[in-house]
Amino acid sequence: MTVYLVKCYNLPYLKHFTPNLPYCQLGELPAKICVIRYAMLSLVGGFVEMMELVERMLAGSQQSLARLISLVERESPEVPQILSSIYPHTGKAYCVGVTGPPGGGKSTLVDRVTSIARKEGLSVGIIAVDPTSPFSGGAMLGDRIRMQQHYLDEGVFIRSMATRGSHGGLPRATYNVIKLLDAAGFDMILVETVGVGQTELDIMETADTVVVVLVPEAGDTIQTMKAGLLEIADIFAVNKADRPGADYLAVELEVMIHQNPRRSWWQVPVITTQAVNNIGTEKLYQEIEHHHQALRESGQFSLRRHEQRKREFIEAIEQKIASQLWKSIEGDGKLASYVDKVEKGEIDPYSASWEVLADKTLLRSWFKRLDNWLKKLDQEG
Ligand SMILES: Nc1nc2c(ncn2[C@@H]2O[C@H](COP(=O)(O)OP(=O)(O)OP(=O)(O)O)[C@@H](O)[C@H]2O)c(=O)[nH]1
Ligand SMILES: [Mg+2]
Repeated sequence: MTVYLVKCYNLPYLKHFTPNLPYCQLGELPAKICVIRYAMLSLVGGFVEMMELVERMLAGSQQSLARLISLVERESPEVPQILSSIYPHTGKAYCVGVTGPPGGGKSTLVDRVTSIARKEGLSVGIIAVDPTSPFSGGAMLGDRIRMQQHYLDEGVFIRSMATRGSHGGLPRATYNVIKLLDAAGFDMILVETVGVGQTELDIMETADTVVVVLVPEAGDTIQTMKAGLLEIADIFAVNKADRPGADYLAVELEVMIHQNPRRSWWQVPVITTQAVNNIGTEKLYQEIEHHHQALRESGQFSLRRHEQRKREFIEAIEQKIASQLWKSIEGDGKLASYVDKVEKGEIDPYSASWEVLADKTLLRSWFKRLDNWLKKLDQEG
């Protein structure tokens, strides 16, 4: 069994997974270690299966990709290993975020942009995110119907995401799914989200180009979302331009952009589209390409990638420390009594958190447990 493992998988992977076991090359394995390793197999089994999935995904299996996405969505414990093993294969895809109020025609536009990208010879990964409801079967079904023409196309992969993870939440899960699609070799990744709340802002932060889709009736919405919209939009698409008021809205947006210039290297364009009639969609595609070009020429592209890598690194550390800290305080009676009081409404969550953090003995005991964890890591080498 061990020989099989060593033969099929890179040694560094295995070493990473069983750091506290003596390590040897194929053919040097003493029988004793084989026995220990055999005992480890149930643990390693999941890892091996995961590595197999990764390898099949890298070889082009969309089925394996779908399974890995499910693992990432569920925030399964293998996620850090999955991300680490696909990392060398990421960084090539161009990610376009499409956001805006519900029913604005985002999916229809995504469908049109996908058709153009396919004609240009690009493969496309589509993620439709609905952070508002974990049970939005209707919206997902709508997306399916609107993107139906691409479902049989091997060069297009469509995935809907509606579940909010327990720890990092939707933004992190979406970000990791983008990474998977990137590693799977898709040239363009289109991420559709509804609305412009904090979740969407976070998701859109990972996109290279953000298209904000509005409709003529959205006048009031714009007033309330102004700051958020200007913050994230690289391109405005006023869709449903077959309806009255589209030109007026476009002018209003242009004035807004003019009054709040955000970047010297990019003037945010406002284009009118009729997604259902396929009007203005070529122009939208061109603007996405222009923005891509401007990002590269201004040096912003690599700057963004650097920022993203830094964020990923910090987040990975935060996640590890936070999960260890939570583990070490889970069984803490004093904390549990605070949780109980907060749940019953006897104390507000903020005052409770101050009190907990002000209690030095509590903090000290938690950090001590954290320190023990670090020492264990040291021992494992
Ligand atoms: N009149 C008109 N209707 C459009 C246009 N584009 C899309 N629609 C229609 O608007 C409705 C919503 O389109 P979707 O593409 O599902 O919109 P969406 O923004 O993805 O919707 P959610 O994902 O539910 O937020 C559909 O019935 C489309 O056919 C357009 O340019 N003009
Ligand atoms: Mg949609």
